[in-house]
Amino acid sequence: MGLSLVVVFAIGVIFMANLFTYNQSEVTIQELSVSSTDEVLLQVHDFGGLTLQLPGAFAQLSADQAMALETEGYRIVEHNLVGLSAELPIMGGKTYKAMTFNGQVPGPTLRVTQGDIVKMTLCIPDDEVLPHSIDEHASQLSATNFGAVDIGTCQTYIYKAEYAGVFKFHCEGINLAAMDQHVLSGMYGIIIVDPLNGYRKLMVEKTTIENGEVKIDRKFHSADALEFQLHFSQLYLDENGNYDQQALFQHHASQNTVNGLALGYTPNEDLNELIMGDANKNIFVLQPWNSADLAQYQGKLMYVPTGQHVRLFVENQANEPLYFHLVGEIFDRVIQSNYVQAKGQDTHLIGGSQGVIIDLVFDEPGVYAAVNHDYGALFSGAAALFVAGDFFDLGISPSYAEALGNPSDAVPPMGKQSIAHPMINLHGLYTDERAAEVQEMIDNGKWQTVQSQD
Ligand SMILES: [Cu+2]
Repeated sequence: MGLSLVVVFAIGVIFMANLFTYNQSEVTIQELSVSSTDEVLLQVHDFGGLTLQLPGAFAQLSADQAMALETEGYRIVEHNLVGLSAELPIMGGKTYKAMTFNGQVPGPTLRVTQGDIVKMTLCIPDDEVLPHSIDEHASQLSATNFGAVDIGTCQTYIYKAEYAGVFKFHCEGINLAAMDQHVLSGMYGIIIVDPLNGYRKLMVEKTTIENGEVKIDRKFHSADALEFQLHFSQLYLDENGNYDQQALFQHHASQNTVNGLALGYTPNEDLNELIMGDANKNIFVLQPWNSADLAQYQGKLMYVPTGQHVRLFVENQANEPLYFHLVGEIFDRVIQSNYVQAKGQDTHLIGGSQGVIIDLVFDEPGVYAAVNHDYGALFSGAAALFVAGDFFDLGISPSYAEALGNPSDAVPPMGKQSIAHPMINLHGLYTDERAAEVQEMIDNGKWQTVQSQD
């Protein structure tokens, strides 16, 4: 008994000593951080030579300040958005009460370069039924800027895009009220901020055999890439297509979407005809947007050549985790801003309102599904198909993109290191008015460059 008491006492002393040490060090850190920032920096420097970057929050710029910065050599880029309610189709032949920027879901992508001054204007037309607002995550504005813009008025915000990466923008509802409804009904989009010094070239590691020995074979691809944007989101609807907040609170999504459409990147009847020789013979198990009569909503595939650097801008616009996976491929690199987060990864977890850039090279001809590997999400719409190379033996080389084109809503505006898509088709959750505008831009060859590039 004496022995065990000694043991307990000894443990008690160690425990007390730990507590004491913990308290001491805590006090020490507080003292340093309050009284002597220089000393802390010195200690951090001595500790491991870390370079601290201390970003100043960027307050909204006035028009005068923006003009002065332009004179100094900064570029000003406009992002003009219009808040519009609309009735738009959902998988299954029904419609839902959508809220949109510019009559499209997702809203128009803005692409700028690090250090550009963004002049963002949100207008609410006289005949719109609700006020809307805007929060651009590429900015570092005080939240007091995100108040509702009234019907029949416009509001402009100006900020400098200081960080490279993919950033969400979204409606903040009416002074935060019903923000969930506005965003999940379609008022979301992305801003791509390209790094000032460019993306890095892509290293892909494979194995090879040399003199009977297995060796690492490194291949370097130029930073120039064929690019796609994929916005994953969810719809929470009642049977009449109205927003259902209770469904959101219970995490019961009605459908999952990629770029606004559930299973929108699946084959259609034209492809049935081309590949199967019969418009009614489906190639894929799920083809909910089959008919050409569905116009801009008809299913389309995304086409890539093999052996080419492909860059995906992936944003989780929704309320559930996105387990981003490309069935049959491994991501060669995952980056945020211009910093590597992962290499050789099969599935990357993307939290709500988070975006990443995925670099990969499709090695083999085939069909590859970009999915949310949450099975509930996948089977309710979170799947989009890529076709690499001449998988269907049509004799089209190097890519079907030249003959069949890629869907307009999956193609972001061009950046300095973008490889141009050879052909683009009208496709997306657009109102008819917006679809006509997009078609005109495609016809005039402006789709890849006109969107807010200058
Ligand atoms: Cu809104």
